[in-house]
Amino acid sequence: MRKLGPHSVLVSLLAIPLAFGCSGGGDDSSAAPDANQDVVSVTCPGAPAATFVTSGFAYSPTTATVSVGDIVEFHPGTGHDVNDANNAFHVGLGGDACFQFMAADSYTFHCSIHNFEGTLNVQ
Ligand SMILES: [Cu+2]
Repeated sequence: MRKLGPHSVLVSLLAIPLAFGCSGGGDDSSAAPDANQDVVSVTCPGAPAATFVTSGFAYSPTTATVSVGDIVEFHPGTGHDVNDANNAFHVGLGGDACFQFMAADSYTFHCSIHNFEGTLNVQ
């Protein structure tokens, strides 16, 4: 875990509603408050709107498009992780987490180990 900066108190308050459901790796101290409201960590449902896994050295699918309010699962597999470019969400190495996307946006994320990228479009 990273050392918490001056915004850590605010981030912690915003993160309280995210404490339920499967943990996606905790709150990033550098995450913007908006991102925490737009992306909510939730328990994985039986049928997420989209599921990203890793196949070879790429996310599969590479790009997915879902609707506002949809839940997306990220299951990067052993040796890979998921890091949103703006720290809106994060899944640790080998993790499996679900997030509900509450605002229309385009999210680019990457594996910190191998740098391959994926894109999630929320519309
Ligand atoms: Cu990787």
